[in-house]
Amino acid sequence: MAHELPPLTYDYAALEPTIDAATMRLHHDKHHQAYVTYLNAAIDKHPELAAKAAWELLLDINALPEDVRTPIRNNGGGHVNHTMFWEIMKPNGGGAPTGAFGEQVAKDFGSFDEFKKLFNDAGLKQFGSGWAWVVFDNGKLRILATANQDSPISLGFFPILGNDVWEHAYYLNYQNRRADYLAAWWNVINWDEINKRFEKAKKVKK
Ligand code: MN3
Repeated sequence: MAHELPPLTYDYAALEPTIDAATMRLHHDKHHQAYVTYLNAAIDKHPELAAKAAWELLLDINALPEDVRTPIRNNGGGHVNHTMFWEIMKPNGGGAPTGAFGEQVAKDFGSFDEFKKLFNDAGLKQFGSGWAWVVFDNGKLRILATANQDSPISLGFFPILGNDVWEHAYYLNYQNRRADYLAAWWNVINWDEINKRFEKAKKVKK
């Protein structure tokens, strides 16, 4: 079955003022849709890949047929990354991290402020397009950044959370002020969903 754009579970305007409706509409309906469209185009050339979930395609990029390796890395990554992105945000989100994830943040970083500072810094320093991520590495939370749509899944990690620092994610509202976008983004974070992802991340061996 072809890959499909997952519908947003909240209104385009629901994350305002942190993320404006015009950005959400473009980002979800145009950018994410394009990743899905081009992923399906790549799969059409290799029907043997059709049964795999998008995230499974990212587990071993080098094992993919050469002619679709880069398209799947970029568009499969784009599809999986954005599917997570919509889910880890919600209207009236934010606040301090809750549950087991909140405890792990305190344990590994001392405070939520320090964790945010290091994460925002990773996003700010990512040159050009990419993502800042939190993964679980050897029993500890770890912050990293990737270029383009490269997924932590290809590095052996299940991404607990990630923020999109491509200009399309913030430029309409924040223009060149990526740091302001990174700082504001925590106001729409969905800690319940992140706790669910944290449980999954713990089950990945690494
Ligand atoms: Mn994006």
